[in-house]
Amino acid sequence: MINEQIENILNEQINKEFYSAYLYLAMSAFFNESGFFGLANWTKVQAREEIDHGMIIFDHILERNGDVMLKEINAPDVEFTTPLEVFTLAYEHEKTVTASIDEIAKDSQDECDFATRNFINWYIKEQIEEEAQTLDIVNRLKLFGDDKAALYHIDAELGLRVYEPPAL
Ligand code: OFO
Repeated sequence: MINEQIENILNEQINKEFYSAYLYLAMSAFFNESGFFGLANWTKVQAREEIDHGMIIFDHILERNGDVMLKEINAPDVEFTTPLEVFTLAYEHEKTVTASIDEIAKDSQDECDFATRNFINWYIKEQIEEEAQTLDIVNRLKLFGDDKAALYHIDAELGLRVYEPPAL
C-alpha cells in the first residue's frame, strides 16, 4: 500500500510527464512547420519518451495498490522562435523536472516508502541524461547556429534519432 502523500506526488508527476510530452510535441510541430525536420523528429521521439515516463509511474501506483488520479494537462503556453531558444527552453524545463523528481526521492525517504525511493532512482539517472542531451544541443546551436550549413548538419543528425522503449 502506498501512503496518500506519496500517491499524490506521484500522480502530480504523471501529469508533469504528460505535460512534457505536450511541450515536446508543440516544439515538434513548430520545427516541422519551419522546415527543421530533424529537430521535429528529435522532439517527437522525446515526446514519446515522456509518455513512457508517465506510464511507468502509472504502473507503479497501481502495483502498490494506490489510486491513479489523472488531472487536466495544460496546453504549452509558449511562443517558439529559433531552434536555440526552443532547446534552451527544453533544457530549463528538464531542470524543473529534475527538481520535481528529487522532491519525490526526498519525500519517499522521509515517509519510509522505500519501494518508491528505490523506484525513483531510475528517474534520477534518466534526468541526468535528459539535462545532458538538451544542454548538448543548446551548446551546439550556440556555437554553430548562425552558420546555415552547420545548422543543416545538426538538423540532419538529430533526424536520425529513433524511438526506443525505456530499458528499466
Ligand atoms: Fe520525463 O524527462 Fe523530460 O521532461
